[in-house]
Amino acid sequence: MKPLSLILFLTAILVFAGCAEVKEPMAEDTGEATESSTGTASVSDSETHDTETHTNNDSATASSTSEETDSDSSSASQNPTDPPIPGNGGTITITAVTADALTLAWDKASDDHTPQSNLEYKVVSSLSSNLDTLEGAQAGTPIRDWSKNIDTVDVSRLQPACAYYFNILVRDSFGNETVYNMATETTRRALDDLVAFFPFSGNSSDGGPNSIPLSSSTASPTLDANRDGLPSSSYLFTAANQEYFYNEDNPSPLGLSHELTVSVWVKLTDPATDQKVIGRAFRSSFYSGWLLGVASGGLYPEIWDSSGTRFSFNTGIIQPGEWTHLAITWRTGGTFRGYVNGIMHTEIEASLDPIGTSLGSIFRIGNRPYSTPLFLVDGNIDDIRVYGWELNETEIMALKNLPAD
Ligand SMILES: [Ca+2]
Repeated sequence: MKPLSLILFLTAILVFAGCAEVKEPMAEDTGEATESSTGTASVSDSETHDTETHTNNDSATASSTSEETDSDSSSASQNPTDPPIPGNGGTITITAVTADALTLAWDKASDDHTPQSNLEYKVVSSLSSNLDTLEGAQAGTPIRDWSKNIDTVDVSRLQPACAYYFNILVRDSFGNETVYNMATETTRRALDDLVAFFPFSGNSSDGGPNSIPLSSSTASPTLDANRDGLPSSSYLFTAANQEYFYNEDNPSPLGLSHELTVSVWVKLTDPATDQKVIGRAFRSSFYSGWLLGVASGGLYPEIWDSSGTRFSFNTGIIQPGEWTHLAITWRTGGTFRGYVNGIMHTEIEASLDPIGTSLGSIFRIGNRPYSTPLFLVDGNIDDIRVYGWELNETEIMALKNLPAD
């Protein structure tokens, strides 16, 4: 029990250490300053009742219903105690989620005395699921201070791959507060959270965290200008010379089985020819692995699952002699998608089985990975990124729009 508890404890610390609260409040004023200036605004429901019993006498509570109509005036003696009613049952929707930002939206609240345009909202966040009560939300990290008549806020400065909790406090002109329904969202992983990155900036080194070494064929691909015209910043592969890069040591970081994204730039002499751009695969009695290729003037990826079943499509249009961005994403039990120039062209069901990761798999760039040289690339390859997670359409477009390396 003790070692397990310790492991769980350490794991909790590690997970927590990776995530941080929103770095600074988004509004100019801090929540504390505003709350102290308005005095009663930060007290809880029960405390509000107590306060009124002291400041007003019992008749204030008794007469509150009969005097609803004229209490819109700021007469201090009225002090209605009902908080506003959150709109749409208190639902908060979260959209436009990226690695460091997202958008919160909600329906405005209504109130028996305060006009809707005068209701104020405060947005709070937390790294824990502790904002579902008024008291809990009041203790949350303020990310938008009390603001009148708002129903959306853009939240930024978040950490990637972290679960955040949010809630909205709403208050009327008399300081009565309530909360919406706590909502949670996990930010996306960062685009530099990758398995391998071959920028081909002067050499074939892997700039990713695994530093996967590449060897070159006898006739090596040659450095060439990239899509911005920068010299020695992509590689030119000449098919007739059988030029390619490889790692035949079963590079395990590239043995991605559950989720995969591959992104690459190509400039091909003849995209109608069957060419294998990049892949890690193996062939014995059956195929296994993944492969991003080009054929018939379009993207032609192939993925073989752990039982050898092949998943493939031929999609999009690749022009000869034009730099073109190609990408594929796979999620086991989800979808297998193909993108050309940042646009998703095809989506098919992925296997329920993981991608095959047979021992002996070979990783190659510019040549088919599973056997002797064939289907070699004739043209340029650049800025290869391999991820162990499934990027979405927004993220693939962001990759396509990244500056050239
Ligand atoms: Ca490059």
